Amino acid sequence: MPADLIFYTNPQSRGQTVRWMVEEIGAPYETVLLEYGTTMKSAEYLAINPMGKVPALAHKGTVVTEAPAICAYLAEAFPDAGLKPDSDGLADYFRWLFFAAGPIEAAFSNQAAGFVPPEDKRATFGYGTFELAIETLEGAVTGKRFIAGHSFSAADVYVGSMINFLRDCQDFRVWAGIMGKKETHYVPTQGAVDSG
Ligand SMILES: N[C@@H](CCC(=O)N[C@@H](CS)C(=O)NCC(=O)O)C(=O)O
Repeated sequence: MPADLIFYTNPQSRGQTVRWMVEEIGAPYETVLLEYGTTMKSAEYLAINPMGKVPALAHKGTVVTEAPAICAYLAEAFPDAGLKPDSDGLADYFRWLFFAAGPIEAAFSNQAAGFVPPEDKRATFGYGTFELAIETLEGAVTGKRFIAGHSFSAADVYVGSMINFLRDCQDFRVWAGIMGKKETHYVPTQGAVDSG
């Protein structure tokens, strides 16, 4: 019988974020490792995620894709894990989860590809400029132990993963700006794993 939770991933991918999240949930899960360009583009996997990308998660026959959606879904589906904040933290939870998934993702990808939005088009880009988006992220975590409410949540998994990713792939100044501040206590490391 297949497991209730099946996690599709590759160790060198955004699947690392979801790996962290499923470990925080603490429920048993099966891992399916997919290779870039081959099994990730197989008809069998395209039936699960037509994008042919990882991560994806199947839960009792339903499929969720998009790392931030998977994190938010797991927090909902496993309420005993306590990874969704109470009502007082909910606004920040959604706000920063979506901010990291939208503006930060786009700003990072464009920056990494060497694309800078022309000045007369910036108002139409959701992230404005890379610097503005990163400064905003920096402000969101400065002085906080958790990004939403008073306890660790799925938003910490996703935003924390994004910050780690920025540090590793992009620009050390970003990491230093965010994590190097004395007043920043944002160290999103509950039962953290990053083994892919
Ligand atoms: N928006 C997706 C992005 C997924 C994504 O781009 N995954 C990459 C690895 S990090 C991938 O599977 N690339 C393989 C391909 O496009 O062929 C998410 O957040 O989960």
